[in-house]
Amino acid sequence: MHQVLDLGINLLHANQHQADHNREHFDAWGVTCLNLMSAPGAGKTSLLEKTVVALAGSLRLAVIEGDMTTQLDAERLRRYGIPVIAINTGRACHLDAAMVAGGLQQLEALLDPQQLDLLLVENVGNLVCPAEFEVGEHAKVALLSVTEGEDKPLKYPVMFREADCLLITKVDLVPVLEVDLDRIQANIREINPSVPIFCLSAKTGDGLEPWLGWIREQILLAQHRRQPQ
Ligand SMILES: Nc1nc2c(ncn2[C@@H]2O[C@H](COP(=O)(O)OP(=O)(O)OP(=O)(O)O)[C@@H](O)[C@H]2O)c(=O)[nH]1
Ligand SMILES: [Mg+2]
Repeated sequence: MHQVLDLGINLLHANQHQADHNREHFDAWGVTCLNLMSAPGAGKTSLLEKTVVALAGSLRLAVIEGDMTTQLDAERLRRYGIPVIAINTGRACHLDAAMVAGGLQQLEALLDPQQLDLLLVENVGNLVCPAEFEVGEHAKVALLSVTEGEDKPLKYPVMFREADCLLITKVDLVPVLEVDLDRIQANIREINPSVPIFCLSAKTGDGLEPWLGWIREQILLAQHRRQPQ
């Protein structure tokens, strides 16, 4: 039992070391990195598509797509003419920092990363494991769609506790569902009282602007942190 525990702790420790190393690269390049996480199908890729369209005119961005086996999400995003690195995790249900380091090497072979402002990482669809494995991101973004049930923040607290930003997605579906948006928000607040929460729909575009504003704010914050004091 102790050995299993030790192995788990060592694994997380090694991952954290690599994640810190990745973040040093991001900071040296002047790139802000956001890690998007959610259960399968909550709308990560759909939101990234809308986000890329909205920001590509003013920011230089790239995407790392984490998927267990396919390139389907990567192909969806490549249609927008931005650099997209696909990482297949195989049997792993999350991206880890070493996988992202491999993705960064691929990115460097494509372009000079110092040309980028923003790197968006789509993690593997899973409401549990991705939250435990930092990849070097500056902020964690968790998505919860209105179809998943009000109780999910309470049942899967790690993701909601770790998140720096919480997106309640697919709000266009609220009128046809018996779902209580206020209850979802209250349950999120119980786990993470101060996290910013944005309600949005990638389908209709409702609520996208505050999310885009939050991204711009993260880029400014990261730039500020990098400035010599
Ligand atoms: N009604 C509605 N459907 C949406 C919205 N966003 C995504 N969807 C649908 O939800 C399904 C899953 O969306 P994806 O963007 O592929 O979700 P994902 O989180 O990237 O999925 P995985 O990568 O497999 O975890 C698709 O059928 C989308 O069309 C939304 O805002 N409103
Ligand atoms: Mg996806």
